[in-house]
Amino acid sequence: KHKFWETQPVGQFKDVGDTSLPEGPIEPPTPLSEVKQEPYNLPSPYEWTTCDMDSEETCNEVYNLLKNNYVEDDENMFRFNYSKEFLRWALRPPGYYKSWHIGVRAKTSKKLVAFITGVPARIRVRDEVVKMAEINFLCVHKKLRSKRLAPVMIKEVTRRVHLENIWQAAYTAGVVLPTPITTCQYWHRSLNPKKLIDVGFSRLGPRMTMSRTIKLYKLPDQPATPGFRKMELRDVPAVTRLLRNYLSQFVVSPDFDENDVEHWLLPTEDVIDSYLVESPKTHDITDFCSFYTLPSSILGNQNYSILKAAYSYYNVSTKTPLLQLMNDALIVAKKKDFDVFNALDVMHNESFLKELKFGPGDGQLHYYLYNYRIQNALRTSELGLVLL
Ligand code: NHW
Ligand code: EN5
Repeated sequence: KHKFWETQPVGQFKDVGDTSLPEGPIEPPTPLSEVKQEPYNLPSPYEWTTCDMDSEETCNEVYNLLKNNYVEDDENMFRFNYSKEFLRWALRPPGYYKSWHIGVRAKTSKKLVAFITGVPARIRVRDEVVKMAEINFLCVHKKLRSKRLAPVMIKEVTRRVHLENIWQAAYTAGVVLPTPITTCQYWHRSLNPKKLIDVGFSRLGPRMTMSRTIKLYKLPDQPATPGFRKMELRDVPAVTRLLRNYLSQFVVSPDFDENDVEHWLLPTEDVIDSYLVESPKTHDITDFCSFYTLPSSILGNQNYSILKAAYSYYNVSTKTPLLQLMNDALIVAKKKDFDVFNALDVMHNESFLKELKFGPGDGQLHYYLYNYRIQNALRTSELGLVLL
């Protein structure tokens, strides 16, 4: 069934439940001298290119490939539309390798037809911190699908990760592959219910009118928590401490240091928003919430072309109840004109989803590790990792 994935060091379906297999790397690293020195062969009309995301022109090409060919929902009504600024942020974290931003071009026209990326990350699995690549933005142009290009791209990114002496990876997908460490549910909180219904993102509930629905999702104009404010550069040390302490309770999470927090959590307009609660009395930073901006193109609607979505990222509550903190996140997201606030059922999110009027979506997100076995599938609440 999985001609490619059967050949890879990932948990295989036949091994599910086999307790004799140990946790940890599936295969050991090979000496760097034994890593293939030349790129894998592509079908002859195509060639490899390393994408320089500093270049406005290359960034534009990547943006357009993804805008037209990246992930859609199961009814092809919406397609992710990552912005250029977002792509630059996602692909240039501390210690990134340009060689992991891999494109495929048509030799004759030089048109960009496929893409895959990795960025380095330290991921903690129980009490081991493992250097990994986070793989994302795998995309093959719609006209070149089902030609087995994806396995070649995955092997090539694997080779380039190995050249940096890194032997594990983490990735997510909407499709089932061998073998998820956990499967998360998407939840959606309407902020602009009229538009969501007009574009087919959501439906009017049974026995609900439009005006009752608008009233149901109404939010206050201002956050309720005293000391709730935008995160600033000076907050990086305190936020790092808060987040490291919080994430340590999950089975799998990133091992963020101050540089990572500055990159991944310091607010960047239209990319990442972060808020915290500074105690008005002690000036301690006690709580934190964040969300990233990922619009989707609305395919074939007369009135609207973009759905503005916020995605819950990392949230930490020590003093403010998580429910109240996330209600404040909804309030600021609404003020910033987001149409919907999305979240996965990871970490402690289940404690606020229903009460804050999130509803389950029709999409799931499967989490995977490459070359690292985990004994049993995790509960979603044991997962402390959000990928973009
Ligand atoms: S998930 C988003 C993936 N992208 C999209 O869904 C965009 C729209 N679709 C496409 O562009 C986030 C194509 O359909 C793609 C497949 C390119 C998806 N992950 O070329 P063929 C990520 O970016 C397997 C992994 O003929 P295609 C994470 C499939 O099972 N494998 O298909 C990426 C089959 O193998 P099998 C996937 O439709 C993680 C083979 O590809 C997959 O023209 C990558 C068929 O290839 C997916 N999302 O192109 C893995 N979708 O064994 C990283 C399909 O079943 C691993 N396939 O026969 C770690 C590497 C680094 C290790 C470092 C130590
Ligand atoms: C790697 N970083 O299916 C990501 N989205 O539910 C790659 N559904 O938006 C993998 N189909 O349920 C991504 N509205 C996998 C996800 C791909 C995109 C996807 C789903 C997630 C989604 C929406 C729209 C469905 C349109 C028809 C959905 C219902 C919302 C409703 C609001 C009111 C309360 C009940 C729920």
